[in-house]
Amino acid sequence: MTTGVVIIGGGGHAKVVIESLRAGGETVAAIVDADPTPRAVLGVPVIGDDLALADLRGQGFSKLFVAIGDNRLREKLGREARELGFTLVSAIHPSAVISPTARLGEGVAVMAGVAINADSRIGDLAIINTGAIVDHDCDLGAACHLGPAAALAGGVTIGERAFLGVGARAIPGVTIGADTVIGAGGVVVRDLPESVVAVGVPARIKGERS
Ligand code: JB2
Repeated sequence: MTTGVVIIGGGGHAKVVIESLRAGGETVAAIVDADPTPRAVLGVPVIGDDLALADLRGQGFSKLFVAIGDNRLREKLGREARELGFTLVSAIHPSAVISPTARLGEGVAVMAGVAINADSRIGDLAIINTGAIVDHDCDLGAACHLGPAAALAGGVTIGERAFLGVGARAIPGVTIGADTVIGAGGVVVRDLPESVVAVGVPARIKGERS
């Protein structure tokens, strides 16, 4: 069967993605993982490592999802999968409430209980994790990750590959730079530059990312 989705990565994120895809009516065909030991993840066979992708494409598989939590690695693997001719599908849990005016890129994960409001944009390969909230007019860069129960007020901008930990929040209109990390529960009340780690309430910069 060549209609199912191929998944890159067979860890914890893949489990949530597989169940979201299935809940949305998709079939998940196979996993490739850096550890190619034959096994199954939620009943989906691990059939090899990334070298198996070209074969899968040759067999006619075209839909792929990159289920890797690491933002930079997910972005790289998504680029390589596209170069092999795969289409990046999104995994959107049917319990998510997404505004008809929101725009989602390709390869996006939108987990159970998420809300995405009017005129927000979600970049390719972003993760909007379980129960996260994206209010109106937000702009989220490619391969960023909102952790479970993170919440953005209206008009927030999130740079590429930025990560907000579980329960982190941002007040209206702030900008969080690319590759910046907000620790769990942190509250962002002013703009933050690229590539810093900020924690606390209000979130303060603790250092640069290496
Ligand atoms: O280059 C790779 C590669 N590097 C690591 N290619 C492929 N195909 N697979 C790769 N992996 C595999 O990703 C590892 O061998 C491992 O099986 C999987 C990562 O699993 P792990 O459970 O460590 O992380 P995750 O990315 O699935 O989940 C993280 O991010 C989620 C968003 C965790 O932090 C989760 O708790 C979080 N919810």
